[in-house]
Amino acid sequence: MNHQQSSALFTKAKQVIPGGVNSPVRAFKSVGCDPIFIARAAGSKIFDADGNSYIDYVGSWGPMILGHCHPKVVEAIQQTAATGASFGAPTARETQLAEMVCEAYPNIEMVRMVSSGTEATMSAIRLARGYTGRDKILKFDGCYHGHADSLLVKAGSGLATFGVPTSPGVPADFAKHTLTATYNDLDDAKAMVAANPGEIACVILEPIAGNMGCVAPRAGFLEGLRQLCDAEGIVLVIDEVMTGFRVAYGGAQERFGVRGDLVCLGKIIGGGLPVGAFGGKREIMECLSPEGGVYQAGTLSGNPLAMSAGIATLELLKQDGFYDLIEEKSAYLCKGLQEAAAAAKVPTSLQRVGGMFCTYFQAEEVFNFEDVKPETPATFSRFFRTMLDEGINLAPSQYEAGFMSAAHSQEDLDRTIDAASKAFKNL
Ligand code: KE4
Repeated sequence: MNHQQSSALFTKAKQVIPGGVNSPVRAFKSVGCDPIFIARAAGSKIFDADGNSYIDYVGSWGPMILGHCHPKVVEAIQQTAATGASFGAPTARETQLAEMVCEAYPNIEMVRMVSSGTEATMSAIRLARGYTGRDKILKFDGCYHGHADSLLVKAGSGLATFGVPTSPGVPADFAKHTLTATYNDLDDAKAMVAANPGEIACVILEPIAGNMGCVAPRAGFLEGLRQLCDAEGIVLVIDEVMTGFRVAYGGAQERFGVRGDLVCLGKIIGGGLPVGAFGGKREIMECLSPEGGVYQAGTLSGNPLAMSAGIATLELLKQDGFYDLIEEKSAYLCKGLQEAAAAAKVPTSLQRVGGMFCTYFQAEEVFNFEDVKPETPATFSRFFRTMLDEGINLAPSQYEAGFMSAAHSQEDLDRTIDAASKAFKNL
């Protein structure tokens, strides 16, 4: 494939943007090649600056579950843009999307819109601290909740990709309030809580860990955390920025039946535009300014364009059978990938929940961050490069999940499986 235009654009970008990207994982640093610059997208495809087309399993890291440029979403954005892009004042659309979120998540009695998942989790933690009067938080190694200072401790996604699980620039005085435990290890979490009695404001976790690949909760893990938080007066914050409206209309909480006191959302609820949200119990949410003292604000929070894109998206996701379709496509693809790996005698652990999945290049199943073997990412990187050359766009890191959309056709899935057969053989 010719990447001349992307290469020229990358050189230019690096002059004025750190690393040439506005989010580190896009730089392809861990997969040993330069990034492709995207010119446009449609349905299941993205097209780079050189005109190459790719079947897209990144989907903007989750939001594009309908596929790119769904006509109803494009129309909603265009119509709203014609009436004003932003007012910095309340609009009916914000209430409409808030009501849709509350309807989808029965434990969300009130919700506030923000402009990113990071803002959602950062605000939820401040709210939990304000509500409980406690300072410490407990997160899990390999989970990523955005780049707020207190969350850049043993985090996943780009930090894991670059091997800097705890970021420089986070003062030790901040990091000391962030406790970590091993994902899927309830005893470890219990021990951490017991060692810090009455000091932990919240436990925050991804109900399906999509920032160390794709790791489902072990039976009893979520239930145990719920009981632990109830017993200790700890706020359970379930970060569904990635899983919300992804693995079910009601997210992982619908699938697994364990509900948080606070919930963070993002990605899909913006339909590709910048939206995050955090919500939950009324008594907690009413601690937020201007009702309560916990301050949180945002110039573009509830932006009309983003609200319209989110509303149009959720209206389509609510339709009967949508998630059955995603399940069917995802199961077919992953079965084909497993068969291709087996035929090439490549050890893999393919892990999937609904329309999010990950192929670990190791035989051993992954239940937590430490389970990913040191040599695995390098093997993944070789696979990634061959798939890219074959016109398949995967997330550029072993520590990321892949995402299915309703726009992926049978031909797309079969082409992907064929490309993988070749890539497994070329490892
Ligand atoms: P944003 O601030 O990137 O909108 O959301 C942060 C966030 C919070 N919680 C979870 C569970 C998330 O997965 C994310 C962001 N996900 C990454 C992908 N692993 C975003 C991609 C990137 O950082 O460029």
